[in-house]
Amino acid sequence: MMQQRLLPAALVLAGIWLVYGCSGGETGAMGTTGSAGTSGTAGTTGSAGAAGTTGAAGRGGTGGTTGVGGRGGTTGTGATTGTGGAPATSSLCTWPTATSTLMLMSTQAISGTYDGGMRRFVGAGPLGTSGQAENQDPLLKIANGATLQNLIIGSPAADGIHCDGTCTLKNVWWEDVGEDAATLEGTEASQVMTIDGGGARSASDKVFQHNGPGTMIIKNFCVQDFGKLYRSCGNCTMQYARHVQLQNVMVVPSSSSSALVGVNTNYNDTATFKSILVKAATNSLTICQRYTGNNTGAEPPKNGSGADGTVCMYAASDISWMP
Ligand code: ADA
Ligand code: CA
Ligand code: CA
Repeated sequence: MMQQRLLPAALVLAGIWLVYGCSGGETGAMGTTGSAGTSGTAGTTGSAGAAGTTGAAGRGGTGGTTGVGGRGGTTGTGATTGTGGAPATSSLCTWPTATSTLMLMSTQAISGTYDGGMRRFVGAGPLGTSGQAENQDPLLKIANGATLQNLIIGSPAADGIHCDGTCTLKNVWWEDVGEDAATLEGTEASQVMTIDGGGARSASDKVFQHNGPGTMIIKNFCVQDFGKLYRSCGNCTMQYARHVQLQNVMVVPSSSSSALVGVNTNYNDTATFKSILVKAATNSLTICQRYTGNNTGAEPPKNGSGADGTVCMYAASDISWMP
């Protein structure tokens, strides 16, 4: 039996939070920190060991799970692999447990810093949509300069999260991606959307969609069962040079995964990859798919894939395969 009530004033960030506590869940108390062991930020990636030196270990999140170890040195000639840090590992895919579930009836605006206390947010009413319709609204709309952290997006997730510009999504987990998980709308080439820690799974199509200009950084992240982790919009009315940087990402593809990243060559996109671990047979997933983008809405054609030194930038050693 679902009990309907407005949240206490402490939860009102901007505008009215139209939320319902789901049965057996929400207590109404505003968590300032996550539950023990769930809300630590992922450790920063250790620097790669040069010539066999030890990679520095990642730093653990405060009060949370141990940080992800840094990538050990692997490229030195005649040297041994660094022992201080581990490469990206499946421990990045340790999914958190929600403290409670909240249902959002309308898009909520986030500015400043909002800590979700590892609550699960799901859409309801007009936001209670899943599937691939392109006209769905996001659950959360993040203002330029804002940070969202320690939160789970459950299902239905509608169009997930939209960032209006520079934003940080820290330790955010999408349990069942809706049309997509998060989109950088943005207005300026200098804007950066940083996804640090967390993970996303069950994305029929894209996880992160980049529609505005600027840069998306995806680090210390887990992606499982997806179409693409990232796509620079192939056919938006406004096209820009877009940039994506992946670092320390655990990738678990499914048979319907089409590529890790999709970028447009004709708008001077760039994609860089460091410490990527793919749980699949060697070269069984396209790492970087290149397209000729357009601004007409047409389906963009593919024009090549793999590292090319200008658009898709990585060395073979940046990608590890774990069959
Ligand atoms: C753009 C793009 C669509 C869709 C959409 C989205 O509008 O042209 O194909 O990907 O972005 O999901 O954000
Ligand atoms: Ca889409
Ligand atoms: Ca979308």
